[in-house]
Amino acid sequence: MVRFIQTSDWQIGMKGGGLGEAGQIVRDIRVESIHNVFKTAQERKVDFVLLCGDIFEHNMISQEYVKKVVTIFNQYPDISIYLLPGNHDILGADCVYNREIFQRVEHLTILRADSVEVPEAILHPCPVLSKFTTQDLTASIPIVRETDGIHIAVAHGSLVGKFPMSNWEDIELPINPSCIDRTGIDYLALGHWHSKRLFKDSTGIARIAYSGTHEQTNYDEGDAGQCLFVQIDGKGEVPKIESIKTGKLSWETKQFEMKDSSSLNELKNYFESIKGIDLVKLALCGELPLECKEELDNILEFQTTLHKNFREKTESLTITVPPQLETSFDFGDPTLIQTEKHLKNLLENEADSEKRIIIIEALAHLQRFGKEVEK
Ligand SMILES: [Mn+2]
Repeated sequence: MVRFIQTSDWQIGMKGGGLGEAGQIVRDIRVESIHNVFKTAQERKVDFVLLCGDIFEHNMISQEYVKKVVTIFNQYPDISIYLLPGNHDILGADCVYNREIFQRVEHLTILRADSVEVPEAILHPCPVLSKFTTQDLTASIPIVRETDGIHIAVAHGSLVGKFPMSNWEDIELPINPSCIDRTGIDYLALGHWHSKRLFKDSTGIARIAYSGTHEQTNYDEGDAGQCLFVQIDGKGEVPKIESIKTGKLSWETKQFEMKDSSSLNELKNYFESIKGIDLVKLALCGELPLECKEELDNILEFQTTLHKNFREKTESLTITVPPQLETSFDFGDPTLIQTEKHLKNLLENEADSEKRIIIIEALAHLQRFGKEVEK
C-alpha cells in the first residue's frame, strides 16, 4: 500500500498581476500555505510528498524565494519529497534545481528522466524538456502491466481530449490519457492546471488527477487551494483520492444586477454576507437612477477598506437620467442655456458609459445650480 500527498503549481514568486497592493500579500501567503501541504502529509502519515511541477514561477527566481522554500522543506526532514519540474521551472542548464542549495536537502529528490523506486511504489517521471513541445509527454512511460509494485507516472501538461483545444498538434505539453491502458500504470499524477480535476480511465476508474495549485492564484480559478491525499492499496487497486484544503485566501467573483434604488439595499446585504472574503471581484450591471450614484460610489469605496483586494466593474451599469433632465430647463440665462445644450449634444454622441455618467452628473449639477439661482 502507498499513501502520498500530491501537489503542484505553487508558482512561488508569481507577480499576482492586477491585484494592486494585494499582489504582495498573495505572494507571501503562497509561501506560508506550503506549510499546510506538509502538515497534511504529517497528519496522514504518508510515504512521501509528490510535487508535480511549476513550484517556482521561473528559473531566474531570486535566491530569497528559494531559501524560503528550502527553509520550509527543512522543517519537515522526515518527509520524503519527490519533485518533477514543470514548464515554469523547466529542466535544463539554468534550472533552479541545479542550484547548490538543493543538492544539500537530503530528503528531496528531483525527478528527471529515470524511474525512481520510492517507499511502497515506483515513480515514472515524464519531464518537460521544451516549453512548446507538442509531443506526447507520456511516451516514455514503460509498460509495467506485468511488473510487480504500484506504478505511478508523474507529468506536467494538458490532458488531451479534456483540454478546450481539439487538435492534438496545437496543444503544448500534451498528455495522452490512453497511457494508462498502454502501460498498465496505477495512477497518473499531473500538474499544470490550477484547478483540481479527476479523470477516469477506459474502465471507469479515476486514475488521472490534477491536484491544482495549493493556493488559488486568480479570480478565474475554481476548485483551487488544495492538495490530494492518495492511497493505493495494491497493484491494480482503485486509487482512493481525497482533496484537502491548503489555501488560506478566499476569493469571490460576482455579477450583481441593479434594478432601481432598492438595489442599493440588496447590494448592502450582499456585502454583509461576504464580509470575511479576502479578494472580491464585482461586476455591476442593470440600471441605477442618477440620484443613487453617489451612495453607490460611497458603498464601493468603503468595500475597498474591508477586503485585501476589491475590484469593481461598472461598465455594464447604466446610470439612468432623471426625467427632468430630458426636458429643457428654463435657466433665463443665455450662457447657462448654451452650456446645457452643449452638454446634451455631448451626451447624445457619447457611447462610453463612464463618460456618459460624467456628462449626466454635470447636467444634474447645472440644473441644481440653475434652480438655486432662481430662488
Ligand atoms: Mn505549468
